[in-house]
Amino acid sequence: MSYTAETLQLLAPDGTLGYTEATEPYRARIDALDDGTLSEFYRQMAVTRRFDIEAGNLQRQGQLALWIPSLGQEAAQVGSGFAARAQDHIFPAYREHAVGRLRGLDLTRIIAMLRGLTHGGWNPAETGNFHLYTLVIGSQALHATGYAMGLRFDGLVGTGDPERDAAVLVYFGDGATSQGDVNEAYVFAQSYETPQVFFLQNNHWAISVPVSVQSKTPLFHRPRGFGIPSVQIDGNDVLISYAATAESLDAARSGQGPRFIEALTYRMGAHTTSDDPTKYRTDDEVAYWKARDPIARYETFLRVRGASEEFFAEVATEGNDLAADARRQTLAMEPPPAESMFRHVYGAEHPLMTEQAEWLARYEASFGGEA
Ligand SMILES: Cc1ncc(C[n+]2csc(CCOP(=O)(O)OP(=O)(O)O)c2C)c(N)n1
Ligand SMILES: [Mg+2]
Repeated sequence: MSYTAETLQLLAPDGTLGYTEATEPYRARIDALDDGTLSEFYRQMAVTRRFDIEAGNLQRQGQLALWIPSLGQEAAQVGSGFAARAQDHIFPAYREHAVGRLRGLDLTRIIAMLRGLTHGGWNPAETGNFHLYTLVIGSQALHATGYAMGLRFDGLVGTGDPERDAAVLVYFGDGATSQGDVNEAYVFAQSYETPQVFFLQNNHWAISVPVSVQSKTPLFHRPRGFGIPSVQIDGNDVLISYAATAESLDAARSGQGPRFIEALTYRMGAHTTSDDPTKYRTDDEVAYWKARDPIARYETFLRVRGASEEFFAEVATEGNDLAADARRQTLAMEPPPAESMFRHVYGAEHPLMTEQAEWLARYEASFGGEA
C-alpha cells in the first residue's frame, strides 16, 4: 500500500533480519548493539504503548479533555530517539510520547496538559532537551532550524568531540509537510547547513486527509529539491529507524548539514480521542498495517535470538505498573488556582496581567463562596 522500491528495511514484518545492497551500510551499527540495548528497544516500545492505552482509557472515562495516541508509531519513535545523544535537542510535534519518555519526560506531564491543568509547559533543560509539544502544525520545524542555526553559530558542530558536537532532531507528520513553515525550514536548514535531522512520521493521515491527497510524489523526494539528502525507511522497523537516524545525526553533528528521514508508519488509532476514523478509512487498510505491527515483529526477532519468557512478562508488568501509576496520579491531580493563568504570560510582572488577575479575584469573590 505504501512501501516503495526505495524503502529501507532491516526487520521484515515476520521478524527476520536481513540486509540488501542498500541497507548493508547500516549493518555495522546494528552489529554494535548489545543484547541489553536490543531488549531496551522492546521495553520502551511496549511500556509506552501500555501507557498510551491507559491514557486513552482515562480520556474515555472523562479524566482528560483529549488524548493523542501514538499506538503503531513506537518503532519510528524509539529507534530514532535512541539514536540521539544527550546533548542533542529534540523538537516534537504532539504524538512523540515514546521519545519524551526516552529523554526523561515524566509522561504524566502530558496528561496534565491534556487534562487542561497546564499550558503545556515543561522545562527542556530538565527533560533531556525534549522541547515542548507544538499543536500548531509544522511550526516546530522552524523552531528546530533556528535552534540548529544557533548550535552552528556557537561552534558546537564539527569539532570532532563526540561529547560536544550537537544536533537537532525534529519530528513532524505527513500533513505538516504541506505547511509553509516546514518548507521554509528546509530552505534555511540547507542555506545555513544546520546540524539537523528532519524526521517525518508518515502515518498516512492528517486527521481525515490521506497522504495521497497531500502529495503526488513520495514525501522524501521533496527535500532533495531543497538540497537536503533524504531516505525513506520502514518506520515500523525499530532497527532501521535507529540506524538511519544515527547515521543522519552523525552527519549533521559532524558539519555535513541537514538530513531528512521519511518513516513510513501508520496511526493505528484515531487522530485524537475527538476523531472517529471509521468515517474515512477502511478496515482492510487497518488490517494491512496491523500485520506490520512494530512491536509484534520485534518480539518475534527477540524470541528467535533467545529472549526469555520472563523478560516479556517483566516488561508487561512494568507497563501495567506505569499505567496504574499514571491513573493514580491523574485522579489525584488538582486544578491549579485560576489566577495562575496570568503568571507566565510575561517573563516579569506586568500591570495588565496584575489588573486582569485582580479583576478575576473580584469576580470570583462576587459569588460569595470561597475563591
Ligand atoms: C497550523 C494548523 N493548521 C491546522 C491545524 C489542525 N490540525 C490538527 S492536527 C492536523 C493534522 C496533522 O497531520 P500530520 O501532520 O500528518 O500529523 P499526525 O496528526 O498525523 O501525526 C491538523 C490539520 C493545526 N493544529 N495547526
Ligand atoms: Mg499524519
